[in-house]
Amino acid sequence: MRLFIAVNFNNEIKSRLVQIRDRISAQSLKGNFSRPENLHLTLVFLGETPEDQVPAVCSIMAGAQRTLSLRKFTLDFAHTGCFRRSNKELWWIAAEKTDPGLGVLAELRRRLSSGLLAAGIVFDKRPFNAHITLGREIKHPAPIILPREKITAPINRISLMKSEHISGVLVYTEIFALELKQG
Ligand code: 2AM
Repeated sequence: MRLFIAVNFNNEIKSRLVQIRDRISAQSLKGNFSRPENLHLTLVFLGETPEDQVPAVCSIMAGAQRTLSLRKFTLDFAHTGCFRRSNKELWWIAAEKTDPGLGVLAELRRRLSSGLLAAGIVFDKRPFNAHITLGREIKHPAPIILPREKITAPINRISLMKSEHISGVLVYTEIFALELKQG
């Protein structure tokens, strides 16, 4: 199964993200825009993972939460941008570099990485880039202009997600979650 560990967002945050997504879409000729329910931030991408490794991944997540005494926190998003892939673009909104919440997330990612490495579980080791993908394969005729606004997202849980195509639609399903306690 194709797995990733992610931060999901509540409906209020998702609708604010959708407003930004729609502004990009309105200025584009074409693009594959993220469905509201799919908006997330990937913490660790595991990719194709044998099903019998899922319990180990869950216990590594729980161990990381315990070691860090991880509590509810917030993440600020304000910085939009894109990655160019051939002649198309993937647009994202990223966590602010100076946000203390990003430090919490980066520390969690380090803990998860070392647990996964020790257990011999394969994952994507490229440097962490805390972003939410708003749309892929975007082409636009003129520079995209977006208002700068800050979105402060409450982070109450960390989720293990399964990714699959169902009848041609990309569907993410939470299969395990760490509930974070009040800070
Ligand atoms: P992206 O949004 O920048 O494409 C589910 O596919 C999630 O895992 C997406 O958030 C995706 O990031 C992320 N991801 C990270 N590394 C990936 C990889 N090597 N292949 C596919 N998705 C990856």
